Amino acid sequence: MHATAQIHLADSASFKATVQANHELTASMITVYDGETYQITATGEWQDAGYTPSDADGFKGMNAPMFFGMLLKPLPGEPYMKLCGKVEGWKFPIGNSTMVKMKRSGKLYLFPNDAKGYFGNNSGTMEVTIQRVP
Ligand SMILES: [Ca+2]
Repeated sequence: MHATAQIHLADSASFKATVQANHELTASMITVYDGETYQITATGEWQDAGYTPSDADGFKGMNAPMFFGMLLKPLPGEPYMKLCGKVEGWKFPIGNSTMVKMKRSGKLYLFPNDAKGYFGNNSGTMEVTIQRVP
């Protein structure tokens, strides 16, 4: 496997990662540990296919294809295109801003909550700031 430099943030330190809407999973470069708290905020706009663009809170509303694809989303109960995070199989919603206490140790990945296999028609990016909360 290709080795990448991982970063563990000191208290109050922050790091910016860019998440592409058409990537199923983006490595943030940050390693987190179980029990640590992070403030994660996102700015930007992205879009699923020809639907209305949204911020990191995701797409409001639902049409028929979206309804039938719901269970293909990594987090089926969260809106389409909501920014989410993943650490060692544990997935959590982020949206525009959230404070999260990590429940796993490992590499932090970021992704838009879209149906598996349907990321290719997404466009746009989010600038995500990850800050460790003491
Ligand atoms: Ca899509």
